[in-house]
Amino acid sequence: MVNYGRHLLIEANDTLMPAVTRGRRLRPVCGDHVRWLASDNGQAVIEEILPRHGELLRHDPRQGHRILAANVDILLLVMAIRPEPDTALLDRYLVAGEALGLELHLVFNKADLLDESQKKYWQQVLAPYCANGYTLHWTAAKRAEGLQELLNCLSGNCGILLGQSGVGKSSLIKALVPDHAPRTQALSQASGQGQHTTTATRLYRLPVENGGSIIDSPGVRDFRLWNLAQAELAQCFREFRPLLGQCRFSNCRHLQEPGCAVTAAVKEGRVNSSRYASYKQLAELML
Ligand SMILES: Nc1nc2c(ncn2[C@@H]2O[C@H](COP(=O)(O)OP(=O)(O)OP(=O)(O)O)[C@@H](O)[C@H]2O)c(=O)[nH]1
Ligand SMILES: [Mg+2]
Ligand SMILES: [Zn+2]
Repeated sequence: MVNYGRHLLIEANDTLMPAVTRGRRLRPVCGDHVRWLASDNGQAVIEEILPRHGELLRHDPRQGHRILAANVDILLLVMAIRPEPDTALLDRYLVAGEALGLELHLVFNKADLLDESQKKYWQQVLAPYCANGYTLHWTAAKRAEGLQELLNCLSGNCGILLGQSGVGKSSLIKALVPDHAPRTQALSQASGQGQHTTTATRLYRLPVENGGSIIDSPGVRDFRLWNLAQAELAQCFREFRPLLGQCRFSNCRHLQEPGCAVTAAVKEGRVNSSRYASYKQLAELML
């Protein structure tokens, strides 16, 4: 299932077909597998959405929770020197990914714009993430650099690119998907938009072993959490895990409680303070 704005597209036998749903209650999203029938006018009629193995939710101020994509295996969290990386947003993406049990990768794009001292600086900022086991990829979509690494991790998987507007998600797709360029041109001409800001979520097939696909999504400033209990939130911060259970109180929220193993680790520099600040911000939202 390939979702293009309000119009639906499905992929069947390597071709894309416009589609409609049978009935208004069916709400297919990008990444869905569907059962469909051909209609007389060449459109596919979606009859059924097959069971999903995961849903990625996004908070929409008008519509509440909206499903952004289904059946995703890997989140690729994209950042770049411009717009300036927002580690609080990165932490919210990571928490969402951890809660869903997804594989998580960090992508620092526009590496061509970094001088040596800037690269060192960002390596330092992101070191706690690497120490937590998140893979960090340096890419330059414009120069087609660092792409093989991304293709390797996407082999046999479905990945989604998430990150602020302008970090280069669509440019990465363009560089990763060989026959992509003509299609974008056609689409942007049709929509008549001056800017190429992505407004729809769309899946592309990748030229990798075992098959693989990647989803481009519109840039988001926020990525809310849903239905996550406080105890689960702490679990979503990987570096907290060995500390949980060592606090004086078994129901410790790791905020102001005495004898807290997490805040002690922050004071001693064993847990990064910016990561803890993200935890605190999210935990306080849940109170
Ligand atoms: N120098 C440099 N510029 C890049 C690179 N990748 C993307 N850009 C530029 O960054 C701008 C934004 O790129 P997009 O790919 O549209 O960004 P996006 O993340 O898809 O943005 P939204 O669709 O709004 O979420 C464009 O002007 C690109 O040419 C890169 O590797 N190096
Ligand atoms: Mg885009
Ligand atoms: Zn605690």
